[in-house]
Amino acid sequence: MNTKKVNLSEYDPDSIPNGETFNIGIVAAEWNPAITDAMLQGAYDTLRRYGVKEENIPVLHVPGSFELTSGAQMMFEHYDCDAVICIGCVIQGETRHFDFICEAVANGLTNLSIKVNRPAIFSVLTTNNIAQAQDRAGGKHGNKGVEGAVTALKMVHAKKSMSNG
Ligand code: RBF
Repeated sequence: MNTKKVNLSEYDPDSIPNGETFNIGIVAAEWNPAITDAMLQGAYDTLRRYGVKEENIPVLHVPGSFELTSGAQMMFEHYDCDAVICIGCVIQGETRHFDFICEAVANGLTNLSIKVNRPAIFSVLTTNNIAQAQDRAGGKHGNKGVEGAVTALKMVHAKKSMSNG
């Protein structure tokens, strides 16, 4: 199926689990702050909309996307989070840093999720330019922070249903 034109921020609200017993952290990178702040706000508001209590949404800022993996690990350890949403924006530049950072954070979060057996959600934009990032941080392609929050709610619910809480 071609999903190219599907805007995942337009989710079906009835399909989202209630998160009133969930503890979901957010880690946000400080690079490209206009983008990551909008995604953080989208993620936070979505968690609140689906019942996650304010005191159960710890937020941590890290310098750049490369630090998202270690930031997420701190959140799992310190706050015993059920899931951590990791928000960043990496924009293609003239150096190879883009490839190194994107690959490091994708692999880092995958490995961390497996190690702690809890989801570390990859809400990292990897775009060619700032306009593409704006389109995905509250623009015409939705807000990927909102989608990260929906993913976290669904994954925590899935795990809790398997282990009966
Ligand atoms: N961090 C981001 O989150 N987004 C970027 O677009 C980004 N570009 C970078 C480009 C260069 C050349 C360097 C050196 C770092 C960049 N970083 C970026 C920061 C990176 O994620 C990390 O914070 C630093 O490399 C320190 O570990």
